[in-house]
Amino acid sequence: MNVDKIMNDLTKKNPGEVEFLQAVREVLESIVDVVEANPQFDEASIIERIVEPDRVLMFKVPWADDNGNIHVNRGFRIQFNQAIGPYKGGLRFHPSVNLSILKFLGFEQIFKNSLTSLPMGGAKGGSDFNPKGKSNTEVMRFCQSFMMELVKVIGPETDVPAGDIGVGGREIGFLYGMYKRLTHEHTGVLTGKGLNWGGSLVRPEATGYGCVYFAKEMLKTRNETFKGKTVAISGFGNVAWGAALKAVELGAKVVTISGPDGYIYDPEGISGKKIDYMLELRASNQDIVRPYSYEFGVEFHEGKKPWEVKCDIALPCATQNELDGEDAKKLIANGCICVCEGANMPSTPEAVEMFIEKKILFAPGKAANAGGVATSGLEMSQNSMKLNWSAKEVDDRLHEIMINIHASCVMHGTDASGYVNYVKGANVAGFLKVANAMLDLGF
Ligand code: NDP
Ligand code: 2IT
Repeated sequence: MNVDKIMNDLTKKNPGEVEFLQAVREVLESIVDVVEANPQFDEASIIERIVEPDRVLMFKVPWADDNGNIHVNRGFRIQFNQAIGPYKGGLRFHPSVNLSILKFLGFEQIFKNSLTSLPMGGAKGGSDFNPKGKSNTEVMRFCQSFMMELVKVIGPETDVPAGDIGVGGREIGFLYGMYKRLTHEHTGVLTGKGLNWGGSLVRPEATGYGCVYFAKEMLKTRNETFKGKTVAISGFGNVAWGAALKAVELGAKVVTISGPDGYIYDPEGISGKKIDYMLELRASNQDIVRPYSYEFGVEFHEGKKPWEVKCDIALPCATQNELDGEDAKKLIANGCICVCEGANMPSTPEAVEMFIEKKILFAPGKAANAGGVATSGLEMSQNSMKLNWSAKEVDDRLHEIMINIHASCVMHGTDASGYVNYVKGANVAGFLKVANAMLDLGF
């Protein structure tokens, strides 16, 4: 398999789609051996087929603000691959959203969903709408207008969206409400729903919990645990929150959280009441990081990233390409032993290369943050059965899924020296299942 040739062709076809091309290259580079050992994939042009989305929907989303002014945003749904199940993946509302970012996320989702062992294909969607600073009624009108178009392509057995950056319980509620009005159906068409209207216990915490469960498995391979470890976390959204809760529960000290404008360092540790305080701010749509520094008297490091802090474990939980080569150097120099990605593709290729070269424990998002979508899958199961599982039942299943994903990475990613390359392991394990299904189905 000639990765450079495939990438050249793909670059010509998708000019300027930097994030999408970055995500594809990473996967292709790690599956070269497996593709060469299985000529049936090349013979059937599986690579050329897997990098092309099944369908890309782009639509206009007009909405009125509280003053009666009309705005127009752009909506998307990328239905990337349905070989192993209905399309499944989140919706992102953020001003930076564009086709490249959603295609990278949709492509990653194929392999992530495959790793969960649940029957889910890969998709992603969203809009360049910014929910920040908008009133509830503005967000509601936007979501309703967005669903007017999205309803045409989703369904509980065809495509099941969920949340991502900027899309949490409130947005899912408004989207689902409109879906129900339009279809007269009460089905599990969206996940991340509220508990009173079809949601699953533990879904809000699931991505962060799953990330920590995965890191726990990695640490175990070196006879280490979270107990007494110092943890640096970026972001303070849905994923960072769950990761902080679970890391603290396992006896670690979380010393940072961050926003796009900087981070706070709390040497005493962020836990208990401090986490509750941040949740209150989040619920009322306020900034979290800077107010935290005033409330608890710690320094806000303006324009800086948390990776300069001395830590044993780093959990990047904010956004793509937020941890670059310089950051990786600092983490390694400060003795960090484990980097486990809660966000999607937060480490740049240069950073990933350094982590692997130094043989530290490094897990890519598509393995480490799969607990979110896995629990979405569990929400779909509960919706289909019209039954609700207890928090313990969902959490136990989530934990087991993360242990199994870790085992798949070890199986496919261990090199001759015994080092586990989790990037390779995750990509190979995720790819094999989908590629074989594509062959079987003639996709
Ligand atoms: P949220 O919207 O809940 O939170 C995003 C957080 O990241 C916010 O605290 C935001 O701060 C912060 N942030 C945004 N940009 C930057 C930046 N450049 N530097 C530092 N912080 C930043 O999103 P999620 O927690 O849901 O998503 C976070 C990541 O996890 C994304 O990569 C997402 O794709 C991924 N993910 C999410 C899953 C889920 O179930 N929600 C599942 C798997 C992966 P602010 O609000 O101030 O902008
Ligand atoms: O990136 C992700 O895996 C998510 N945003 C969650 C997707 C989902 O369908 O739960």
